[in-house]
Amino acid sequence: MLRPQDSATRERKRLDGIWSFALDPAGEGRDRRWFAGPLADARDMAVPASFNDIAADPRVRDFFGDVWYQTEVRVPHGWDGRRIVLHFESATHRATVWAGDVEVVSHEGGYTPFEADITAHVHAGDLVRVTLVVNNTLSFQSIPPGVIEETAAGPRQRYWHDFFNYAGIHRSVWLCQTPRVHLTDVTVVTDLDGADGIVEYAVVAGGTAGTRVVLRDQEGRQVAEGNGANGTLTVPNVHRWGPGDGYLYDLEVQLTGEDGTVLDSYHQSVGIRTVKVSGNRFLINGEPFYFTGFGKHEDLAVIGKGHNDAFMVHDFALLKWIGANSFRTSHYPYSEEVLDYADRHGIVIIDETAAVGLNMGLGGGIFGSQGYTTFSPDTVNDATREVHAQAIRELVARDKNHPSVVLWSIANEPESDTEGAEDYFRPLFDLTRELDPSRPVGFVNVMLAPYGKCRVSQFADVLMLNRYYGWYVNTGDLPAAEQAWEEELRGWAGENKPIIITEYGADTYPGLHSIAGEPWTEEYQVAYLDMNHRVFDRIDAVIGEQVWNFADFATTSGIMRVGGNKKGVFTRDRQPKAAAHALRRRWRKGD
Ligand code: BDP
Repeated sequence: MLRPQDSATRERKRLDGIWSFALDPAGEGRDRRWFAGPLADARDMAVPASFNDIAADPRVRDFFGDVWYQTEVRVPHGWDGRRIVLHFESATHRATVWAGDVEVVSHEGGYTPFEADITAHVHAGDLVRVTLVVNNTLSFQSIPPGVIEETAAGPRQRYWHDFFNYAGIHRSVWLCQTPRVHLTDVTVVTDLDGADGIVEYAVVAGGTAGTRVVLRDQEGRQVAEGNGANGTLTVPNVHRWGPGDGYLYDLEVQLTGEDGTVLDSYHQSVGIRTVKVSGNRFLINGEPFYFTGFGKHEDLAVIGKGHNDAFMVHDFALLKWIGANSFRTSHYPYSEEVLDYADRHGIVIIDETAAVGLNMGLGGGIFGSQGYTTFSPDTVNDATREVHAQAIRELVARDKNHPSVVLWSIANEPESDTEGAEDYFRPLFDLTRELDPSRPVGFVNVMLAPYGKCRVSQFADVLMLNRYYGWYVNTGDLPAAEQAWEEELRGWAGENKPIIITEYGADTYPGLHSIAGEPWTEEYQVAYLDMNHRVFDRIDAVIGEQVWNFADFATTSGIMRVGGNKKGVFTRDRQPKAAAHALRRRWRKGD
């Protein structure tokens, strides 16, 4: 699937704005054909946004089940004879769509795009009613998983990931037109040969036509061209894409008719770089790379997980300010706008699926049994693995061409110390490598499966560790934490794989201070980070540090959370805590 764009042959129209919205607590909307007319008793809802916090109504915030969205759009009159497509960048966690009265597509998974060809159901110049039923229920067969539990007060949604289950239409919706004979996919894989850049491309098209590609540099000068659906282009004296240098070439792909006329044209940006793991080094363009940065979240006041350009630009400005060169898309694929922006700004990304919470030994940062077995025929099972596999396929399909993406993370903190875990993950690693042989693959290991116990790390090219020595264990005792942490890390270092610390952090209430530097104070967060850094700096195999978290974020309520998770280095509204200044001094030393 290609992302909508305006080109010489394509057009798109953004459907964002105020839509009609209705909860469907009885789950009757499908049978009662709510899609067949204007939604009754609808309220206003902004798209894109999570619906939860917009309505100022606890029934909306905590709702689980079906919710309905509806809008009307006029198909531009000039689109007669074209192929017309409705494209959704995401709908969390699943959706079914109607164009007028006709059901056109269903999609499972809350963070990857889907679309429907609606050419047969609409006419250029006419209004079309677009209706979606979005469902946010989590089960053992969804990614992420959850369960509905019956309580005396009625059913309750429970899940094991430590962020609020925001849902809705989080990203843009598009009405697009393409030619009938059109491009359906483009893949680029890049390499370097001395001073030259190599771009292998592969094009898929619906309908037969010739293919021509032209590669241009940022000044618009043609640097290479090719013919045919597959090929290799050489760029003499290439300007490499690299951390801090988001140089992009433009690959124009054209489908051509017999007389040479351009039937379809699509622009794919290309950053030419290599990524490789060698021993315990992570190489970008052959040079050892050290990751600095964060695990982030898509999380904002009022709009929840809705994409927002202003905050995106601001967050990247803060990354630059603090000296971060990377982040992980914890714990789900982020908006494609974010990936594009990272490409353009040379920010390196660890790209993660939404497989978080596959661990019944954990829950919202709280250790202890959750009353279920993680891998069993009734819980996380073969059907879950297929949903997980599909999530990996869709992530790779969507993000394969982003130079910023250097590493796939196929899960966060799953149970990984059991035979069930080994059996579950082996084929998922194989699948990811088969889909993309050009990038390393890993998963994020939890402290419940420390060195010597984990049975899944054997499959990973890079070890990604989340550790909270000095927070969840050795709380407040940094000398003891430092010893225990170093001891464990030295064990991992013996594996001769690169190690990225993908999470280390301490909850910090902004404005709380103490001379003694107790947990929750700004002083403790700084001392905790310093302790971690001393350990990392003593271990050669550590090739990256990503603090948990960039900013404070919303979670379910509980005795471990004070108005959300407070491990942010910035507050939820992006004000720096003392730790932000401390990190800046470490990451920008020498500036
Ligand atoms: C880890 C999770 C992350 C949590 C964090 C925490 O990967 O999602 O928010 O710990 O407890 O377990 O703060």
